[in-house]
Amino acid sequence: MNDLKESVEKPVQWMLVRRGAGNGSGAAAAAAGERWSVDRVEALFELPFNDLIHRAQQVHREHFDANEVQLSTLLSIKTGGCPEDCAYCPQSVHFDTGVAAGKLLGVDEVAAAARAAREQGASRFCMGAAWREPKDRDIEKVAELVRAVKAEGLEACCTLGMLSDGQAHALKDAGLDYYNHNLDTAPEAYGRIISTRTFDDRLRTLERVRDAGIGVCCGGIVGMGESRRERAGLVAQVANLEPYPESVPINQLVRVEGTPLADTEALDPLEFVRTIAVARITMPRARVRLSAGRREMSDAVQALCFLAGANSIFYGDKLLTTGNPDWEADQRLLGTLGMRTC
Ligand code: SAM
Ligand code: DTB
Ligand code: SF4
Repeated sequence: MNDLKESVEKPVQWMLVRRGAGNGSGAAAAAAGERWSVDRVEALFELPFNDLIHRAQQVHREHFDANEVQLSTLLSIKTGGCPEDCAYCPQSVHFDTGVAAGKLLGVDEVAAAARAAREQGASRFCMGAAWREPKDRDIEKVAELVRAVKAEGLEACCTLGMLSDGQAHALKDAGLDYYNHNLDTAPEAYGRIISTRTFDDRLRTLERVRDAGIGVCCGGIVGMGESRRERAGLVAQVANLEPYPESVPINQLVRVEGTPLADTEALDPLEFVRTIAVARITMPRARVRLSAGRREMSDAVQALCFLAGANSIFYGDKLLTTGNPDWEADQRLLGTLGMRTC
């Protein structure tokens, strides 16, 4: 138990060290670039299941109301035809998945979807675009969409691919609250999944988002055939962002016919729960979002995810192009668990 206590508390000390408040040995660790080493994160994964969940629930209760879940609704504002080759993604132009490419949606359509989401109880509206990177003229249009979402009284989030400094600032000026940009998988696994950009490209956009004063939403996907160590590597990378993200989506791969990962072996549901718990322990104050893949999970597995510290979901019958449980099913599940929404 002492080791675990140290695991949870150490990052805070190291964060101070990295900001110049520590001693020499801490500075050496900081220079090595690790607050959560992959070994330490992997050691959390290796704990007996009950100990891991207990620890995650303790950390969760120190920082959040354990019976509250935040609801985010997604809308694909520009679907398909993406030039990137992310092996998991149904929207890549490289794979034949039957997803038709569309144009950027207009303000009225987006405002109506945001209103409907708010009426169903969502507090955040997340707009996704199948771009490698937006053009400046796209940003002008998305800024209008952000203003429309804000006018509906919702938090606004976008995920549009890589951003320049100027684009991040323009989105901030429009009132954008969060930007989602996932690291997706461990650095050493990245090349197996995507060849058209690098892990460092992702880190650079995250830095620009942070510097522009926008909240960071960053997580990844598990169940892509990665090893446990690679899952630990992904969590370590996200947890070592400085500061760690406000929102951390943990996606289970949605296996879409036509993508190279369509036939990947399903991840053991308890390993998914472990990933949530490890994200909670390593990022105590983050909203850990139980994200894609819920339609394939039983109520019992989702309940375990909440017990492990997940406190946010995507809410609404569609993610971007694939299905999600419908509003009624989620209201029923959250009601059964006695959870309040925010
Ligand atoms: N094009 C932008 C980008 O990739 O940053 C934004 C949209 S992209 C669809 C947003 C995220 O959706 C990806 O980073 C990935 O984590 C997630 N995603 C895409 N396809 C998925 C799938 N089949 N299963 C789980 N998550 C997926
Ligand atoms: C995130 O981490 N997951 C969401 C959101 N951020 C943009 C997207 C999941 C997409 C699942 C596949 C699809 O529906 O196209
Ligand atoms: Fe394009 Fe984003 Fe899909 Fe990759 S994940 S193919 S960048 S839409």
